[in-house]
Amino acid sequence: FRRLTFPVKVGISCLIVVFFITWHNINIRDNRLQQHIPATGLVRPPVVLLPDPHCLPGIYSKEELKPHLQRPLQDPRAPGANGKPFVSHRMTLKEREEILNGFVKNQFNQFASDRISLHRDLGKDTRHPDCLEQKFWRCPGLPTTSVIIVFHNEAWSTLLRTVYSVLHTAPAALLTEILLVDDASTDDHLKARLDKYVRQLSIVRVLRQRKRRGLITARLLGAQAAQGKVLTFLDSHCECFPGWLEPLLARLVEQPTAVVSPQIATIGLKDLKFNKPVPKRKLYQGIFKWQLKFGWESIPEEKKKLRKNETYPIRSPTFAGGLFSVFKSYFEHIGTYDDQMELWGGENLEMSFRVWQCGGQVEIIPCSVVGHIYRKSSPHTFPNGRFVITRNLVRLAEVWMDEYKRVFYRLNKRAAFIFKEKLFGNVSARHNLRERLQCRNFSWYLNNIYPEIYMPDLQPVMHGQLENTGWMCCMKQKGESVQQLKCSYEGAAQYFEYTSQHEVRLSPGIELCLHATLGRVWVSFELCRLKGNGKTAAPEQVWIFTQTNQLKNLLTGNCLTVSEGNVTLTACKESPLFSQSWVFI
Ligand code: UD2
Ligand code: MN
Repeated sequence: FRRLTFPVKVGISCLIVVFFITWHNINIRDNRLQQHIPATGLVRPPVVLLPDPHCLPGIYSKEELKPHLQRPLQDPRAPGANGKPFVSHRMTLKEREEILNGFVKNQFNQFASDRISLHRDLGKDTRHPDCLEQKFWRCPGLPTTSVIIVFHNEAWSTLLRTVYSVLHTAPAALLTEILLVDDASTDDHLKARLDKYVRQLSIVRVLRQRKRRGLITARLLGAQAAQGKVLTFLDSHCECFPGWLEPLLARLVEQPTAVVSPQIATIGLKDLKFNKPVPKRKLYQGIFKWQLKFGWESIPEEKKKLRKNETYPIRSPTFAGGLFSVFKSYFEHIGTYDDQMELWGGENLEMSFRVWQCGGQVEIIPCSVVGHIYRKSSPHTFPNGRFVITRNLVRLAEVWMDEYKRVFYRLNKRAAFIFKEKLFGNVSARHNLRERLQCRNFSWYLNNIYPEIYMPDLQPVMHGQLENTGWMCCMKQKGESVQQLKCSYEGAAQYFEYTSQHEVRLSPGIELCLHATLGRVWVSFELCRLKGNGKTAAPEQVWIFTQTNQLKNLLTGNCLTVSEGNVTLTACKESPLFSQSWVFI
């Protein structure tokens, strides 16, 4: 080395230093990746994250993650300060009228919202200690994001509070812009003032969808215009809890094929109280019911065990759909949204099934907390409402659910009609997408991603109303008990399926089975004991349909009988079978 000339020595030394820095960075990344749950399923990452050669090793400092806008000082006694509920004083008649109008317009208390600061603080960071200790590495670094908020006639105060809460919490270095996409609001105030108002906020822009087409196409408009690497969608009545953005972006860096949602905290629709995270709360995953309704369910024990600490993601079968982050390039790769879906509804399940079936993952990141005002019903007008929403659901069932779509059609007469009459539009582009991405089938999704699901019979042996041929009356579920009544169709309470496992199930969305108890004459409805694929039913819920049309219970050996106006369980008679003879009609 001594014999080399000075410039060569400097060159070699530089090379060694560069080598060590690169090695160090790769090591950090590898260690972090190893800590995480391995991804199951097909992973074809379309996003290649090239490590930034200029990034410094180590973790981001507080200064580097400084929010875009500093929150003005708060008066802790101000209405709703620190996320506290709005307390109303004695109201004048006029104020009462204002409250009522606010509810009619928004289905939440606009009166309260209008009196709470647009900049309100949410107080102390109450997340789990693991979240507070989480570090974010400079290499390969967190990506930038565009925040996209679609709205239709949103109240000024909730919309602007959503915008400010992003500006007050998202690190300036990571926040490219906020795009407000107006889905053809008719509210004059919004139309006249919003553009001008947000101009002072420099990184906020308003885009407009001329005709009301709904949140799905509005989000697509925003996604197309977005300049950030990551798209972050929010509803127009949200508030972000401190530190919400970094955990979402950090997870995307680790797993670029993930679609990540924050933990959604509720903001009270009457008093706008922000329900802060509590460290020891129950964890939930997003699920779906066979009527294609979204829901929450506490996560199964085995899944809990896979998470070593609170910073780990929760792999979720579905997501609520309003609040999430995804790489823009992955969003495009995986087929954005079905742009033929209209207005509202269904796009969240469509995206959940698609992402899982086509090799990605849907996750909830508990360290990221965003509040949302959940309301009981929608304040928006829906021209041809129910039809449009059901049509969206039929589109997703047709594309992603294979033979399982029939379960949905059995439960939803309108959907069955839309399917039969082919009123759901053309889905060939979506079928092509499924083909192109070589996505897995729905049965794989159920078995691997949501094995806890209540599994209905794909083709029940018999279904319909259960009629006692002797008394010409039909069985009906009433709460936990069983009634009999004339055979006039009364919807779900009178629709039964006789499964291949010999259960008499109420419509599969309700998950109740006809149940016998030893020593009791009364039959009841209880949760079906059979869950998951390939398991057998419990004898108290097994009913053998005999050749003489009796329904004989396996546990008690007794038969379903109509006696004195009730449905009971009595000893099986050989003949006559008058009160023990049943048929599905
Ligand atoms: C839930 C989701 C929402 C979406 C929807 C099903 C959460 C928190 N929210 O909505 O993101 O997945 O279920 O489609 O997960 N909007 C329009 N045009 C319309 C109707 C609504 O722009 O025609 C906007 C609306 O202003 C709001 C967003 O879309 O910002 C969601 O609508 P919502 O808040 O009325 O319904 P929500 O929260 O039940
Ligand atoms: Mn909402």
